[in-house]
Amino acid sequence: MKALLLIDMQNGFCPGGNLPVPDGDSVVAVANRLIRDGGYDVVVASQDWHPVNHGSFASQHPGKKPFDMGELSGQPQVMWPDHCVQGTPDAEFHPDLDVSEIDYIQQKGENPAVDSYSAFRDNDRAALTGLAGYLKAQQVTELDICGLATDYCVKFSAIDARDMLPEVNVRFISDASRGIDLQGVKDAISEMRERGIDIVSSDVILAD
Ligand code: VGL
Ligand code: ZN
Repeated sequence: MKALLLIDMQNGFCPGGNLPVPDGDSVVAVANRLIRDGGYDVVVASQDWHPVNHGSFASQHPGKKPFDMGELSGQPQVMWPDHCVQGTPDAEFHPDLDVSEIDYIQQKGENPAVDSYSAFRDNDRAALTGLAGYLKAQQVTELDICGLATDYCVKFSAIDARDMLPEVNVRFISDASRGIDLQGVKDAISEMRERGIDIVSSDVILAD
C-alpha cells in the first residue's frame, strides 16, 4: 500500500500564522494534486497541537525571546513563538487543503513538557504517537512525506519513518515542502539522503 504523509499544513506555519514558514502556503496546491492524482491508498496528515502552556513556547520561559535557544526536559530547545494552540485558527489545516480525502489525522505536541517535531514520537523518544502502528496496520510499504517545515517536523518525521518502519520505502517530496531556514533545508535534505530517504519531485509521482 502507498501512503502520503502531509506534515503540519496548518495556518500557523503559513504566511499570516504565528510561526510562518516563508512561502509555506504554496505547498497546499501541490499537496492537493498529490492527494487527488498521486495514486495513494492512504492519506495521513499530522497536526501540531499544543496546549497554551507548551514548553516550546518562549512565553513559558522568563527572559527568553522567540528563536532564542533554551532547554526543555534537559534537552536544547528552540524557543518558538506561541503557535498551533489547540482549538485556535492557527492550529487548523490551511483552508484550501483538501481534507476530504484524509484517512487519519495524527496530532502531536500535546505534552507541555516535551516537543514533538516528528509525527511518530516525542523528541525525547519516550512516547510514541501511534502513527507507526497505524501505518503497519494499513500494510504500508511506500511512504511519501512532505509539508512544513522541511528543517524540523518533516525531517524528523522522515528519519523516524526510516528508523521505525525498516520495511517501508520512504521518500521526501521537495516541491511539496518548505522550510524555516535556507541552510537548515539544505542540511535537512543531505541528512535525509544520507539516511536512505529518496528525494523526489511531485511531477515524477504524478507522471506515474
Ligand atoms: C514545527 C517548529 C515548532 C514544524 C512545529 O511543524 O516544523 N516547527 N513546531
Ligand atoms: Zn510546534
